[in-house]
Amino acid sequence: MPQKISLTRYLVEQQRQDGHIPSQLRLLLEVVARACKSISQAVNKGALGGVLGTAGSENVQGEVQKKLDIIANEVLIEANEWGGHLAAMASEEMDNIYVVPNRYPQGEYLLLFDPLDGSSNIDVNVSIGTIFSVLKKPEGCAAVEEKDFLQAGSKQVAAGYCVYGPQTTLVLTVGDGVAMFTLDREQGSFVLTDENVQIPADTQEFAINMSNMRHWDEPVKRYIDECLQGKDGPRGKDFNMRWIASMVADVHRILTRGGVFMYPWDKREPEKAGKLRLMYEANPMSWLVEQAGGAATNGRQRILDLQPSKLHERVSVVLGSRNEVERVTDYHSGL
Ligand code: AHM
Ligand code: MG
Repeated sequence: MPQKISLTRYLVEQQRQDGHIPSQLRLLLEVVARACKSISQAVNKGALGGVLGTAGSENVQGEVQKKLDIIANEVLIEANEWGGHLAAMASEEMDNIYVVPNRYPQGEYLLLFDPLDGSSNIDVNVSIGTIFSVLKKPEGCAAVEEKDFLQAGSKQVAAGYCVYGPQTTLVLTVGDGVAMFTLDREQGSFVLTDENVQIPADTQEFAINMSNMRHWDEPVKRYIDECLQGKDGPRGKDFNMRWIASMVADVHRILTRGGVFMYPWDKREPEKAGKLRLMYEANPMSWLVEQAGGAATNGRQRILDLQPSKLHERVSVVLGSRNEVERVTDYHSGL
């Protein structure tokens, strides 16, 4: 029987090969994985653990916070603040950055996360997840400020997510392809279950919230309209649609069997570039998708090339199977 490879062993071996994971980064990833295990436990308890429902507060984006949004945020902060691997953290659920307190040693890395993505699914027992992105603290930076986080996605040194669904699966890249680890609850450890994940370049499956169709821009309407015409239309094939309302679960499906995911700008709030956040949702997911041979744009530019101007910046997102993402991007250029 083939030997099981734990996340710890995978990271140690990655560190040995070319030394491309420094030890602080390895520790950081292990700590994030441990925090995801705790979050998974809380998610699994559901009503029995009293974790469902709203917390009665709002985050900086004006969204109502669920109890699990806050629990997951606290778990990630508490797990990561004392190990000496981090200088500061930023989260969808915190207005400002969280600098590691003076009583702990400061490390070289910055961690960003959406502690519980797809919050509207929590109470209805549908897949949700945690998304994370790791950056290096800029050279010569003594006291970390928000501006030190404002680095393009191409500067990420690690990115991943953990999906809490029928299985709990951690998906990771350190810039050397994408690996997937399934939580073995009996052993309490993540076990490598897929490596060198590849997204097929073509697909017949799209994910978008169709109820917003009347608010979209012309290029997005054109793309979806052509898909809907199926084999009688210009695409000459039938398409299938999926929308889980949890980016983690939608991206997980795309990494597993291909597809295209879109949350485009729309006319409901024209001053916002989109719904999803650049730094802790779009950037880590875009890097994972690119590392698996897919593509990610905001309809015009590669997401990983965008220079963020603020921590909670929003962005329009088109990602997944390369040929479909290129088609949507071409439609935005008027091709
Ligand atoms: P959240 O981080 O507050 O959960 O919001 C992000 C989520 C994404 O996971 C998902 O793709 C999208 O919002 C769903 O939005 P909608 O409810 O408009 O379909
Ligand atoms: Mg989110």
